[in-house]
Amino acid sequence: MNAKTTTLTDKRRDIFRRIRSRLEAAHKIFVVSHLDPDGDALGSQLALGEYLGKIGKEVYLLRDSEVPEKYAFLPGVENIRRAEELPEDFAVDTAVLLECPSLHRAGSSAKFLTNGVEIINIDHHPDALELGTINWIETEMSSVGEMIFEYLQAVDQPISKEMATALYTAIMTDTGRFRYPSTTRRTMEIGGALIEAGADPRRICDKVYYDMRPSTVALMGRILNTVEFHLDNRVCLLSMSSEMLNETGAGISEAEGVVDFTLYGRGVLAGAFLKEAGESATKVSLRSKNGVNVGEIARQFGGGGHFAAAGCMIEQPMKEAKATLLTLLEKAIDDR
Ligand SMILES: [Mn+2]
Repeated sequence: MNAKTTTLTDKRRDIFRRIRSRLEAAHKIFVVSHLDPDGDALGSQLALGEYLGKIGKEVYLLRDSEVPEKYAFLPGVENIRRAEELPEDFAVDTAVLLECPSLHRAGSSAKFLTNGVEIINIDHHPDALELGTINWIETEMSSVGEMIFEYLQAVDQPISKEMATALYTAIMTDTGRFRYPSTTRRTMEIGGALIEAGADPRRICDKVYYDMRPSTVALMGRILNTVEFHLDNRVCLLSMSSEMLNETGAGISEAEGVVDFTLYGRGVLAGAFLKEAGESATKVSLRSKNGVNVGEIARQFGGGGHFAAAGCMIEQPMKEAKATLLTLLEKAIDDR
């Protein structure tokens, strides 16, 4: 099986033709992804940006948020500029939006989407809106990174080592290291093609997941120490007090991802990570598997998220919030 075998459906062929003719006609383009960018947002933006530069376009890669430290290794990431640094009269003829389900998610770059700007909107999320002049939305794709690869291949663009690194990062992170159900045979073929083009899977994985600050590891140690199992080991809770941050010198963002540990235990169906937020509020991240709806629990407190991954703020101190959650989780497990 050759990775060259792109699945070019008629629909995709048509959209590629439209994207290609728009990009070829463009002179000045900006590419933006969503606020609080993840690996897919940054990797896709960089790879597409490099391609647009190579075909002779004046291209601007824009952002609002800081680039997370773990993505600082991405080649060219320093060239993604803050939209707010651009002059008020900054204008382009074409803009590419990468996985921005609403214009709000594109941040302050949205102000440059004035009348007459052609918008190419590329997304793989079910809640994607048709915001663009051209909308390429494929919800069964693992990542925008995978979509960009398919496009580059369809237009016969050779993949440089830098593009390969960016796209591999995009796909690896959005598939949870090639683990989520969106990971198909084609996803793996593309991963292989990217390795062939120079992506280093060990280095990329280590940079993203295993290059933590000592303070992060120390904080994880404290948090894991709080582990509680309830309801016949079907619920796992972790918690973090404000003192833990002081004691380890870690910032609050260093607890990101810790909630995943709640599902590592055998037999666990739902997990919650509770963070003390002042005297009388608790921030909660929820995870579940096997049909337990934690999104519904989060919504009861004005939070949001998906069926199996959600978050909310409970206006109760940690201890009470725990009891409240256990009642709701028991019901969610019974209802599944
Ligand atoms: Mn994505």
